[in-house]
Amino acid sequence: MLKLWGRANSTNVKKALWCLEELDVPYTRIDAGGAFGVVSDADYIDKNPNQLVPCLEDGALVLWESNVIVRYLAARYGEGALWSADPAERAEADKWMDWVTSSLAAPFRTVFWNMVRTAPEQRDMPAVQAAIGECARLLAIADQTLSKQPYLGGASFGMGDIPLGCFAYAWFEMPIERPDLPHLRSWYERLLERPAYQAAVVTPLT
Ligand SMILES: N[C@@H](CCC(=O)N[C@@H](CS)C(=O)NCC(=O)O)C(=O)O
Repeated sequence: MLKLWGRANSTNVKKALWCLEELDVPYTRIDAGGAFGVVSDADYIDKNPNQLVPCLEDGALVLWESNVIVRYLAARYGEGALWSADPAERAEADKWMDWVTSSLAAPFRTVFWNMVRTAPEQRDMPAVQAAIGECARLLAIADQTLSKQPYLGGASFGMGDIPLGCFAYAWFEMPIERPDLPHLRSWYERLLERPAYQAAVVTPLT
């Protein structure tokens, strides 16, 4: 059976979990990271020398990097569902997946760590305000795409929606002022209707 290592409140773990739930593949999840420790145990370091979560085991295959795990699961178990056989369609999904990691993740982390993981009196609010502005600028790009199509990869839900979908939950849940991005909001509301999203992503942030 597939084994997923990682605490359920990690945004990166949620990507893999959501994918597993969408695909209805049997798996077990083992708590690791944060207060659970485990990531610095020698056995875990053998699997993931980065000492980070998530980490996926599928038989002899051991994978880390959440987007890679999503791509692998989609390719292995999700052809026609999360994975498109058409290289151009797949590239559209890949584009959004990489964009989340390379552009959105850094400013998002500043907002998330301060607003979710830090006591109010210790928050760096000027940094939070600047990072919210940068997130808003970036999310407006997704909003513009979603004004023309229902999902990031095109007409149907796919792996391209998974990374941003995980960030979107935290974005809409955090106690912050958000700009009005109506297409992003409607896409998020469509995601909320998915049982797999509810099971894997709509869970406590802390
Ligand atoms: N680029 C990596 C980043 C993984 C990462 O930063 N994971 C965080 C949780 S979101 C982590 O393991 N933090 C240390 C811990 O939880 O102990 C990925 O996408 O998988």
